Amino acid sequence: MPAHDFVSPDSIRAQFSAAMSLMYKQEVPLYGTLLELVSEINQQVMTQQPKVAEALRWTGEIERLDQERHGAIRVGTAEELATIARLFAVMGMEPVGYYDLSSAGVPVHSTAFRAVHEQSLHISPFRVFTSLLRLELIDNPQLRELAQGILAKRKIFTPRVRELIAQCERDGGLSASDAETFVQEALHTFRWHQDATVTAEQYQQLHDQHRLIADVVAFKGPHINHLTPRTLDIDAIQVGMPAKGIPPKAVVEGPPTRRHPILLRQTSFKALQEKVAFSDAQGSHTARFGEIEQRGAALTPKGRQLYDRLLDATREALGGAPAEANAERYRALLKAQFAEFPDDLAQMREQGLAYFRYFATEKGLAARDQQERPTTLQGLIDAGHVHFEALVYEDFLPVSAAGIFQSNLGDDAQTEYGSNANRDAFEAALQMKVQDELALYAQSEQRSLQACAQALNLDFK
Ligand code: OOG
Ligand code: NI
Repeated sequence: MPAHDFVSPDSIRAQFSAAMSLMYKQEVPLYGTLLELVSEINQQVMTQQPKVAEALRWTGEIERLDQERHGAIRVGTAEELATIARLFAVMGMEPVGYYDLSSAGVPVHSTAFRAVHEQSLHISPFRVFTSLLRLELIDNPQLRELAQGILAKRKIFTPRVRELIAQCERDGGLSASDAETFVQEALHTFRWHQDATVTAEQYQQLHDQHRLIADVVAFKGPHINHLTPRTLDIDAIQVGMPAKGIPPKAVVEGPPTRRHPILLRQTSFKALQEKVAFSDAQGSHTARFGEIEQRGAALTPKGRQLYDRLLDATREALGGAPAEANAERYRALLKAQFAEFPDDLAQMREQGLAYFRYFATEKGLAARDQQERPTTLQGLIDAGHVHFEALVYEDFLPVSAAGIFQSNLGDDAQTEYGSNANRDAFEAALQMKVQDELALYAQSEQRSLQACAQALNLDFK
């Protein structure tokens, strides 16, 4: 088939994201309620805060906001991880970043599969936080063997999706009708299965070791465990959730409330118990939950160091992890610590704390042929020839992710694994390297500067 008859990976990803959202709405009705709340709040923000709406119009995020989602899955073996990477590649999603969760008591390490170019992100920012279970961190050899044996037997991909992945790799793309089949077949991997692969007693053994181990090992596939819409005001969501019958977790993860949001703020609600058919008895399992996120500026290494330092200082002052009992104090401490982080885009730019996108303004374009005009970036900004907005953060935060994991595993599930980051082992399982998110932001910023210079017929960078 000639290449021009292939559907673009971006379009397959957009289709898949929509299909996944539909499926999850049917599986977890509370997710539908959450989408309504997010849509109401986003509308409110757009009308009541015209500056926010204007910034989103500059960056084009206004067009992707309604369909923006991230999901999360946990796989059990290297083979599953490597194949999921090939499946995501069909949709233009590449592994970005390495997250070690073992230091937070969760026996997994993870990456985020997502599009990497701003034009692709604009079409569909759909991303999936993907974790690999680390059986090597389990100290009970019998249980480890039991888990390995069960995982070795399961097949999480349909034969047809495997064929289509191979076909796409061989031919360089998929036709429209193959892409449609691919989306439907790929969905099966992420579906909830009520039938467990183990007996009630085996489930209990796995569960007693760590709830997450039971969640990965006892089921036929890596069910999507949450799907997260993006809000423009997470504080309003946190306050509005109970009235909709959705109990939020104690604290919002990430940075505090700011005029100019940075990185990522997240809150979630606990999953309901779901009925499970073990091979010998009926039972239940809490697997799936809901989460909401608010995205802000991507930070440079310098900005990120400042963020990490202020967050560490907050936790140290709190004397532990934030929970129901100390939530109020945590919020106050977080706010006080982050007073040091400038809440002003110009300052953030001048101090090199965040990445930005640059745009030629009408004024700048009108002055294109004038002899006398500023030629440095700063001069052009001061003269109103160039406008800038923060580049949005497309990734995740390890401390926040651990908080999300913990709030859904129950506070009783504090296990110690020490710090066991092992990026090499993760990449060996994945059969490729994960990309460096900071390099991606820097490239995106650079492209926007170049486009801006070209539009103004200048050479400032
Ligand atoms: C993933 C938790 C991490 C996030 O938004 O930080 C995550 C999981 O529970 O599998 O999704
Ligand atoms: Ni999440």
